[in-house]
Amino acid sequence: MNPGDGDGVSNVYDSGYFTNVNYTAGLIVDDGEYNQLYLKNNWRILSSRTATINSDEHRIAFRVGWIDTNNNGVVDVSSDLVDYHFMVQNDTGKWSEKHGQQPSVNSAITDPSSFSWDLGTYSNFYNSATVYIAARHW
Ligand SMILES: [Ca+2]
Repeated sequence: MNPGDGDGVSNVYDSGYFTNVNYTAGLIVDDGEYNQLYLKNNWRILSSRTATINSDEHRIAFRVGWIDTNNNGVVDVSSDLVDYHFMVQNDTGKWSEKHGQQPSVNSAITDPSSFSWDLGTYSNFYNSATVYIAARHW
């Protein structure tokens, strides 16, 4: 599952998917409309990391990253280095992240906006703005 897959149609090749974090965050909010077995609809973009949430919401943080590997000035999903990444706020108020299939790491992050969002050896690869989202759940 990638952001935007909720409706069964991939958006990975959309313009801006890996370069316009607000665009892709909007797709995540839309994803909250699907799979009502596990999720409640009406996900929303938060104004800040500390914006108030309700008891049925969790804060998640989201960024995108792109390295123009083939140096042609445009995003080539199949040949450039592109990815997105999430953090989730734990019940302690701290944040944690998880890379792909690996276990959760860095489980005591205070402020995702000032944290280095690394991908392997690429320091702060996910270098977009940080968008905070309230994810609603049962
Ligand atoms: Ca390229």
